[in-house]
Amino acid sequence: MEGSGRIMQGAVMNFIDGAYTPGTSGKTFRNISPVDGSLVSEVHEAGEADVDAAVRAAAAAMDGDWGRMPVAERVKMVAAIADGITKHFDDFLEAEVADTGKPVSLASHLDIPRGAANFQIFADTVKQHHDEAYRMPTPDGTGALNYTVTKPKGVIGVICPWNLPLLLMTWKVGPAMACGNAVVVKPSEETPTTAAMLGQVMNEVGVPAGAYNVIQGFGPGSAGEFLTQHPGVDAITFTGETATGEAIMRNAAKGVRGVSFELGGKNPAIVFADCDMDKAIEGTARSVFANCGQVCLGTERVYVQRPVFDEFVTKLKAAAEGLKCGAPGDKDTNLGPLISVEHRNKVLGYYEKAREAGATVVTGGGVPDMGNALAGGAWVQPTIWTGLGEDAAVVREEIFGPCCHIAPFDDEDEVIRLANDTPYGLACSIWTENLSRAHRVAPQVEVGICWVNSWFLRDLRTPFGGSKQSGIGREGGFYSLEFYTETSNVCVKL
Ligand code: NAD
Ligand code: 6OD
Repeated sequence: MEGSGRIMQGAVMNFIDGAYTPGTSGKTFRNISPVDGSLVSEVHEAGEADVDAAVRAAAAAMDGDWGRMPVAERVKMVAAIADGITKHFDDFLEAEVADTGKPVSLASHLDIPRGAANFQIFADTVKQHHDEAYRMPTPDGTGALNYTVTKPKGVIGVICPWNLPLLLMTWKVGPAMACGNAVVVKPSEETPTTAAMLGQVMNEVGVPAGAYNVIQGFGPGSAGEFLTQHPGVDAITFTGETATGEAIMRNAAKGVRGVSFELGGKNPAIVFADCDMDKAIEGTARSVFANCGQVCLGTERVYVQRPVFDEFVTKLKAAAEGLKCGAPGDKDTNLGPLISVEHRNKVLGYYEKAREAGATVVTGGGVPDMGNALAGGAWVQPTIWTGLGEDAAVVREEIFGPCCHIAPFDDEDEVIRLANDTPYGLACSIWTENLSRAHRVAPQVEVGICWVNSWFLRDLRTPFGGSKQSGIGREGGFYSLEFYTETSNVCVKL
């Protein structure tokens, strides 16, 4: 992708005020392939002055052409960004796969199409939005007219994780820009490229300079912290770990800035004896192992009703053992590596803890032999445990790897209690052919999203977010407008 900063310079850049820049810190960091440990690119880290420049550019865009652009023109431009991603589909795909190591088959069906859809859907949503009007009686009989005015919030700080980099970044940038805000994006240090490449698309479609900025770097003592501390940022939207959310919230408190958080999870799947077993196995295999278990919505706790427990364990084991780890471009590959060797060490630490706690290792538990060419990658075996109590670390803590614990249960009340016995509350999947049961159980599970006989089936107009320690706020469709706009009321005495 010519001009993306990545290809022209051979390194990943910051994108500030419509231009690629190495920034002023003089520092670079290495973007390492999780597939084989090779160097993907050098990345220019933004210093505090660069973050300041990005925030100032965003504020200037709000005062300039971007802030003044009529809504009809703006939503057309946001829809054109979707087309721009599609036009450069192969470049985005190549970059996302290089940064994450995920299979091409996954990124081409999920990450990149959703990256485009996130602009189209919010262009449509904002087009459909209308303000409200209320007539009210007054004691003198003349009455008054109230009407709402919806305005962008201003400069939005967008801090993103590495697991679905373009998808999760655009899920926030799409609505933020459709609502007329300017953004400063801090992609994960593990996956810096597609956010940078999007800068070129912004320029190609004519987005005014400063409306979209990208700063590269880490969290504490680096671009992430500089951004959340910057007083010119009006609101912060973040996806990542719950502990990081706590740190960001402390910074957001200064100046009483709003936050929208999508955080960690320890998601249950509930498999009733009256499920369609083939569907339950196919869906649970995806929810546990897709993206090598690095999906916030992924299942790490499976509760199976006792009469079908043994059958389910046997069949999920077969599904896990049927997965093929391999290079992202191989057409048979359906399991990539973890994001980094550092993350693999964390996941393997949990594999060890499960063994120490006396788990039965149904399958996996270690590192696959990938041969010499891929030996430097962050490969790990898909893993299933049974036999642990609910207090075991692997049953309580988010692992973010391709693994789950399966436990039996006897009745509805018991499984609802087990599912809810966690500080998290992001997602759940229920597998049953009894619709009354599904409708009875689903609302009782304390999560932001509960699927019945499916997983990760997304209508982007629906509210998305976590309850308890899995998040603050809801995004999606008109729910996103609540965070990305400020609504004021004008009251006119007639
Ligand atoms: P992370 O919290 O380590 O990092 C996320 C981002 O925050 C990165 O860009 C990082 O550089 C930045 N960051 C870290 N410390 C910071 C600080 N003090 N100030 C400002 N920025 C900081 O998360 P991760 O490891 O990239 O992603 C995995 C986690 O994200 C998992 O816990 C997963 O559940 C969660 N996640 C949640 C959702 C959701 O929708 N709820 C989606 C994806 C991932
Ligand atoms: O589909 C989405 O909009 C979304 N936010 C998915 C999150 C996945 C987490 O890894």
